[in-house]
Amino acid sequence: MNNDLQQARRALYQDMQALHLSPLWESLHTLVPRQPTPGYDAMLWRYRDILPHLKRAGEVISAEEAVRRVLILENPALKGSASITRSLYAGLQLILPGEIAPAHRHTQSALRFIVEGKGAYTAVDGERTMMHPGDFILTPAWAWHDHGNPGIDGVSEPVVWLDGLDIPTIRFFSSGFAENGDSASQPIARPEGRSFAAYGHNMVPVRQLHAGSSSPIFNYPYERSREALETLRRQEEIDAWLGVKLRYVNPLTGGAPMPTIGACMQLVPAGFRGLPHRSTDGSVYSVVEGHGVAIIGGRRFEFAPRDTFVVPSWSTLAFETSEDAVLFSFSDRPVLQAIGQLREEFLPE
Ligand code: GTQ
Repeated sequence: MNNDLQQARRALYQDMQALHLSPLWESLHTLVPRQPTPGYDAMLWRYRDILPHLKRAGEVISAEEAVRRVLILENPALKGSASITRSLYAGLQLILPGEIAPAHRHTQSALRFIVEGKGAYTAVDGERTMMHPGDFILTPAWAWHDHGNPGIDGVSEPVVWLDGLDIPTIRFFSSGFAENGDSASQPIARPEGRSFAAYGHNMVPVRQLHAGSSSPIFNYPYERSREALETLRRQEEIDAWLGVKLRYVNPLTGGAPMPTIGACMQLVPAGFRGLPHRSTDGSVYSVVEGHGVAIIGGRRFEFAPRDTFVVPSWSTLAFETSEDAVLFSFSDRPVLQAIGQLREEFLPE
């Protein structure tokens, strides 16, 4: 290109700036990439590295003062955004014996995946559920929720869980609202276990059907998920990419438990040498049981129980294990599905 033309273009861009105009042709290839360029990193957080910091947080601030005592798992490429992927937030929350994280509600949807400890509960819209490691708990958009750790069966110990929220998605849509409850613990309106009895057994009430866009089950107990995976691994051929993988469903729709967040539990058997797969939903994994390796975009991440890792959109993922591993994961899959943006590939090697 000759110099005059180059100068004329630069002058044009310069003069356009004052009018808040910019030339598409300079950025078209990045605006409309040939394939996803996630712009955030694959990353693994080791629980054993995090735990000392979480304990220190427990010494320097109470749950009451913090409202939520959480260490945010922030993607290194998305610094300052409190995001683990572009659409999702994740953090590890600690609640010590006797503490209460006060009642509030917000338009962000949240999940809790219990990592360690017992004796704590979450209350959602008038019903409490005790949390056990591996339980998958929902606090749907605009549902009142508070957490407490009164202990159970004479056991009184710190409880840690992984929070997954659609905070960046709601920020993107500028549709966030929140309010605080009148009391720290919300009044209890229904006995514990009511939701699971009504919706958790492949049956639903004939009358008084739950209304709303999220699942009426708000605790999917680990015991049940683990048992299902164990039975299937004994009875079925193991999927060469995924091992045995099940998706959590809203029993009223068969769809995802919440409109913006999907979740799965999978068993990757000992000695697995999995094939790579990729999909356009960026996923966050929490290791429940077992050691192994997640190969993300060709990089090897060794995982241990209670570790968290993130797999960016369209990055390949393959598993290798030395012992049985059980992995929980969540992603923005239902959003991608709803807007026709979900693609996945199961690669031959
Ligand atoms: O427990 O309600 O990690 O509102 C971030 C925001 C947890 C919660 C988080 C929240 C919560």
